[in-house]
Amino acid sequence: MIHSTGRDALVTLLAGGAGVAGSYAVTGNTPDFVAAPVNAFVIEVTPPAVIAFSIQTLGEVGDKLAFASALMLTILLFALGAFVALVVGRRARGTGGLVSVLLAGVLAWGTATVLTGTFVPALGAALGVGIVVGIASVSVGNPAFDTGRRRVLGSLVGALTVGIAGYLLGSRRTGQPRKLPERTPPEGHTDQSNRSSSKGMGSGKKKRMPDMRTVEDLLAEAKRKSLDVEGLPGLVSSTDEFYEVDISSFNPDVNETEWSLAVTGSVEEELRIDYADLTSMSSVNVYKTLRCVGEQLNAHLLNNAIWTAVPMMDVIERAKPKGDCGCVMLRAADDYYEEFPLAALESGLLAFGMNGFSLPRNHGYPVRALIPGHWGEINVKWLTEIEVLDKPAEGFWEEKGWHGTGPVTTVAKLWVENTLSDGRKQVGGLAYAGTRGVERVEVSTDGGETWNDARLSKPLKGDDVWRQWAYEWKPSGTHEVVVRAVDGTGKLQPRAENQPYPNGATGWVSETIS
Ligand SMILES: Nc1nc2c(c(=O)[nH]1)N[C@H]1C(S)=C(S)[C@@H](COP(=O)(O)O)O[C@H]1N2
Ligand SMILES: [Mo]
Repeated sequence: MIHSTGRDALVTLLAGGAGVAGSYAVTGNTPDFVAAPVNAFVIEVTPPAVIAFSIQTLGEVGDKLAFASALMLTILLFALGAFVALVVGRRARGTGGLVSVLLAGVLAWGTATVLTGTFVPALGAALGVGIVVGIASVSVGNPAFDTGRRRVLGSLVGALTVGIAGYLLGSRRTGQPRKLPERTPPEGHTDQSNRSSSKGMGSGKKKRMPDMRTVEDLLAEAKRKSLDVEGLPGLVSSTDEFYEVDISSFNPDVNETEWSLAVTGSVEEELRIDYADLTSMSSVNVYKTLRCVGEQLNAHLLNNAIWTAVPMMDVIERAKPKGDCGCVMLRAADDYYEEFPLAALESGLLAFGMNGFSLPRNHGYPVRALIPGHWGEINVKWLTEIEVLDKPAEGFWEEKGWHGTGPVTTVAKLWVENTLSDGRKQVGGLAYAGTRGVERVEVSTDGGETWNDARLSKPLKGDDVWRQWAYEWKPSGTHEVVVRAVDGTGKLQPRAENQPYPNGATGWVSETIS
C-alpha cells in the first residue's frame, strides 16, 4: 500500500501532467503551450558554456534534455496548484470535492495565463487538472471501495485519458506548405528581348535584369550537375532533410494573414508590409546554402535549397533608413533577434518559398531572412521586424559569446565512403565557402603527405552555394584520408583545429579507411 501522502503526491503529479496535456490539446507545439515559456526560462538560466557544450556535443539530444526538464518543471508547477486545491477541499468537508475541483481549475488557469500571457488557451490546462482532481475527490466520497487505491487508479486512468487525447488533439498538423504559383514573366519578356533592350537604352547605367528562372529550371540544373556517387546527398536538399536549428522547441505558429513585417527605428518613414504585398513584389528563385556555426566540423548542419524571395532592400529602402551605426536588428516571432550591418543586407533576401512551396513552419513560415555568405544564425526565421539602430547592440547568440554573424569559414565534408566494383575506393562529400565559392577540393590518402585534386560538381548558378566532390583511388592497406577545400579567392581551408564555440569549427576532416 502506498502511504497516503505518497498517494496525494502521485495524484497531484498526475493532475499536473493532465494540465500540461490539456494545454497541449488546445495549443499544440506553439509558444502558447505552457511548457514553452518554461523551456525559454530553462535556456535563459543555463550558463552559456553549458549551452555551447550542449550544441557542440549533444546536438539534438541536448534539445530533448532541455525540453524534458521544461516539461517536468511545468508538471510540478501544476501539481503544486492541485495539491493546494486538494488540501483546501479536504478542510471544507461536505462540498470539499467541488471546492477542490473549482480551486484546482482556477489555479491551473491562473498559472497557465501567467506563463503564456494568453487566457483562452489556458483553459485547456484548467480542464486537464480539474478532471483528475475531480476523479480523485469523487473517489474519496465512495465508501464501497478501498478509497486510497481507487483514488490513485481513477486519477491514473483520468490522467492517461487526458494525456492521450491531449497528445492527439495537439498534434493535429497546423497547415501544410502549399505549392507556390508559377510566376508568369512580364508581357513580351524573353531573355533575348531583355538583353537587347538593356543595350538599347544606352544610358551607361547597367541595371541587372531580373532573374526569371523557375524552381523547375533550378531543380533540373541541380540534377544535371549532381555527381553520380552512391550515398552522396544531392545538390538541392529536400525540405524534409534540411537541417533545423531553433532557440526553442516550440516554433511560432504565425498565420500569413496576420503576419506583417515592420521597418522601424531610425528611419524617415516607418513602414509595415503584409504577406500579400510582399509576395506580389518582384521575386527571384535562387539557390542558397545554410550552415550552422554551432556544428562539428564534419556534421550535417549544412544544406542547400531553392528559395523564392524578394530582395530585402526593395522593402527597406522605402522606409529611408538613417541610423548612426549603419546597423540593424532583425527580430522574429519567437523573440529571437540578431544584429547586422545595414550594408550587408544589400544582397539580403526576404524568402517566402522553399523548393517551390510556401515556407514550412519549422523553416520560418511565413517569411525569413536569407543573407548570402553568412552563418545560418543571421538567416532569421519568422521575421517580423527590421529595426534600424542608432548604436550597436548584441544579438541573441552574441550575448552568449558566439561570433556567428560573420562570413562562413571554408569547409570540405567527408560524408561517403564506397568500394567500387573494380575494387577502387571512393570518397565524397560537399564543400562550402559561402560567397567566395569553392574553387578546388584536395584529397590526401596518406595523412597529408601528398595531395590530389578531387572531381567537383559543376558550380550551380548562384552566389552562395556548395559543391559536391568525389575522389577514387586504388587502395593498398590502411589509408588516412584527409580533405581540404580552396575557396574562390585561392585561400586554403584553415588547418588549425578549433571547436565550434565561438567562431565555428575549423580544421581538416580526416578519416581512416581500410
Ligand atoms: N527566429 C529564429 N531564426 C533563426 C533561428 C531561431 O532559433 N529563431 N535559428 C538560427 C540558426 S542558429 C540557424 S543555423 C538557422 C537554421 O535555419 P533552418 O532551421 O531553416 O535550417 O536559422 C537561424 N534563424
Ligand atoms: Mo546556427
